[in-house]
Amino acid sequence: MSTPEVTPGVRLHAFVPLAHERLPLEESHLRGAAFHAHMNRRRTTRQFSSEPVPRELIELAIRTAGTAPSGAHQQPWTFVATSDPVLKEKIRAAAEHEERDFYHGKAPQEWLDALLPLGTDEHKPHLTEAPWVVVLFRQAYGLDAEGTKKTFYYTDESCGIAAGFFIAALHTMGLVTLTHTPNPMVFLRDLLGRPRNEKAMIVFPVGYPAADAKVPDLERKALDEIAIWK
Ligand code: IYR
Repeated sequence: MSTPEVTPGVRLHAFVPLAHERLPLEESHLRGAAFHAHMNRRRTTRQFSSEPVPRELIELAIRTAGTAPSGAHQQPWTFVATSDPVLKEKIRAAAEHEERDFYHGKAPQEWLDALLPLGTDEHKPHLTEAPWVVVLFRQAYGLDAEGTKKTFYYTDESCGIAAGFFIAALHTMGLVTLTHTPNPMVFLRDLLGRPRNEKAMIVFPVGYPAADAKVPDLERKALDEIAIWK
């Protein structure tokens, strides 16, 4: 029998019993339905109150994001959070600069047409009005203290899942956010002093909604439009 080659220093994890709570079917149904109803009330919000949000709530959302599964458990995410008005102003100015080019020249008409119903434009007041701005950086590869690169796997998928957990945690705490993707967003790495292996992926202004916040009257696809059973 041949043994697979093992690189020196690479070790198996210790394996421990799974902590799992087996639920009665009825309880599963109740919890699933309640969670769906809760998540179905989540709305992406563009108008924020400037009411402060304690840092502990942001910490909880980031901790929750950090429970996401990731390729080879490499956890290829960095969340940079700021409530500093000066830094938020710099992020806003840089984002609006990029967005002006996007909305007035760079974006193809088809893209502008897709955004028109939502009423988005190059003005990004949420970046200074929301008490927190959290930027999710995707670690495209690992980089140790000596500058040695390490391949990371499925970083887009891993960070996408972590972003979902983050958004769900915020919603559970009664906070709102907007998945904002300035285009391009390399400026964030310089502004926030992140290393070259990290690519900004999503900017999340986080806070309470403005008292007069409005959201588009959107419909979500029905189950039979999003699920196929074979
Ligand atoms: N990055 C731009 C454009 C934009 C693109 C998509 I796709 C959206 O769903 C919303 C906006 C912006 O942030 O305005």
